[in-house]
Amino acid sequence: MVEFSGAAGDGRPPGAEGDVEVLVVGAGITGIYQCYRAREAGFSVAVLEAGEGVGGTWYWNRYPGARFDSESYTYGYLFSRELFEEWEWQEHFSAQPEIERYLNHVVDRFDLRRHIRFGARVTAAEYHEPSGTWCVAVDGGSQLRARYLVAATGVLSVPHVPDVPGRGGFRGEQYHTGRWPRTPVDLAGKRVAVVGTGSSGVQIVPAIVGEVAELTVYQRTAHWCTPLNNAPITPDEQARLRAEFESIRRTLDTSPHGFLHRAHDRATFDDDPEERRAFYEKMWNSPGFMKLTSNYTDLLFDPEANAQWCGFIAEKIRGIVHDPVTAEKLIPKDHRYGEHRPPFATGYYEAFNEPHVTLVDVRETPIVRMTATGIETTAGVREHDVVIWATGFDFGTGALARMGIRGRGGVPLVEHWADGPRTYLGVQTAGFPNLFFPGGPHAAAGNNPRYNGDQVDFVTDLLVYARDHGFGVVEVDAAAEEEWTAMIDRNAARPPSFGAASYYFGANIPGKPRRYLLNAAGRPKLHAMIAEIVANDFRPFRFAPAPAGTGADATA
Ligand code: N01
Repeated sequence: MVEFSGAAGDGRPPGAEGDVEVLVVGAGITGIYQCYRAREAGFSVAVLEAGEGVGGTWYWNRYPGARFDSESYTYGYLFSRELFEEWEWQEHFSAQPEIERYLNHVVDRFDLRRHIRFGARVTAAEYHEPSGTWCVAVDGGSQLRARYLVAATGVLSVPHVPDVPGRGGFRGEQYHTGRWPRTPVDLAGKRVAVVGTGSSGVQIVPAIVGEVAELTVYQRTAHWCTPLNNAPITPDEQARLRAEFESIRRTLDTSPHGFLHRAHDRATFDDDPEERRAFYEKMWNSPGFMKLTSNYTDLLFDPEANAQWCGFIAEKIRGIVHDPVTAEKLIPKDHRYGEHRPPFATGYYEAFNEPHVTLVDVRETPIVRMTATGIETTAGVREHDVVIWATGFDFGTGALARMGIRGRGGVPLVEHWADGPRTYLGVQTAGFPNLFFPGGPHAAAGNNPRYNGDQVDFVTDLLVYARDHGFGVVEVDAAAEEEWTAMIDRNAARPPSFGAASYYFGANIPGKPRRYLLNAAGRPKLHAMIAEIVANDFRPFRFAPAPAGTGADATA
């Protein structure tokens, strides 16, 4: 428990140096939008950001090759038509530097930077019952008090590095893709290892293959990687995008997972083998997630249908990769398409045709330990100058679990969530009044900013309602939380009940409870529920006035 210094004779929490109505943690896509919405709604607002710049996930994941795999213009903000029209994304799937530039542009354009404190990592956040406020401690010793605490800390913000024996004794350089340094990393002429072949691994491999002397890819699970099919956005396309702003927004708002792609209207075996092959070719050449969202309607429901698509991809891999043994290793054998989050990349399989690239299947020859100069598997030691961990994240709950959050009665959030997250709408949990976490567990299963934006809008409207009705304490009903969480778990178990072995269920982190961490119900369902809640005066949220004389209302 944090010792907040000072006296608390007036019912105010002790020792808080700054008061603010809405304190946002994290200046990523969700936190920036929450800052904007809260400020526009007339609240005093401050943002604490651990990094030295804005972007959150898109700040930390600056590894070579990092880019969107949702279309840029569907991932950026849609709250301002002017912003949409004035920012011309360079590519259909833009790369990290452009994404970071865009987010900086947004922050400056809407004058949000003055609300953000950089280099400020939250180490503890405790609910102070007598005042109905949150006391927040920041690394370095400062403390703030907030009426409302909004943790926009993201789902992919805590990197996972496996506990490989001897890792600390490795004398070369080590990096995690999710904590890539801002200063350039010189890989030229070096013997580089990439461990992990998820979305990050398949992006970094082709991006660095041309500069390194030797590249060893350590693969545990082969993934169904397909081409991203990226391209620059032409001037004609730019003009069309600008003209179609409203219809783009409408389509995204009614799409189950926040994409522009149209669903297909045929099932796999409606087509004969020749038609099917032509359709799969079309899918293979389609942009990004279209291979999932516009594929045959039974792709995720009929194992036979799924096997047909997987067979097509396997054939493609065999056609691209010259060495048949390597090609076979790159073809997943243990899961269907969609069971893990499918990665999209450019030139990933092609990289294995380079003479200086080696694939090590760590299921066949497991990693035993790291030596001072390399990685030892059961097949022997490979020497490396640099090891890149593309080994994923403590997904969903990782950041919230590390913020030292304590609610009513000093109950730690990690205790409340010992069996996995329990939430209502993915925005609040019972026993933690005035704490919200849009874009956290039980948020998106699709294009993240679209869902997260819905949640930010909802949280802001909820706070405005509370203020307009003279309330200062907002807490969701425990029974509603139970019902919502049961719905999440039920949906996760229903066909297509994919992902039990993936990070969707926390399966990548040793000891983490296996519980679905997303919301598979889709965005229209979320919209319908939100509309009903708003129409019912925000029930099942409970409201109470702020204890007298305890307003955290200074301007930040
Ligand atoms: O992480 P991952 P990621 N020994 O967890 C392997 C988003 N994203 O950073 O599958 C050896 O997917 C692990 O193996 P296995 C996107 O949502 C988006 O790549 O657990 N290997 C796996 O291969 C994505 O889904 C973009 O058997 C080990 C890999 O490491 C999410 O971020 C780009 C290991 C981790 O894959 C996470 O992607 C990048 C060990 N001990 C990321 N431990 C876009 O394009 C783990 N692995 C927008």
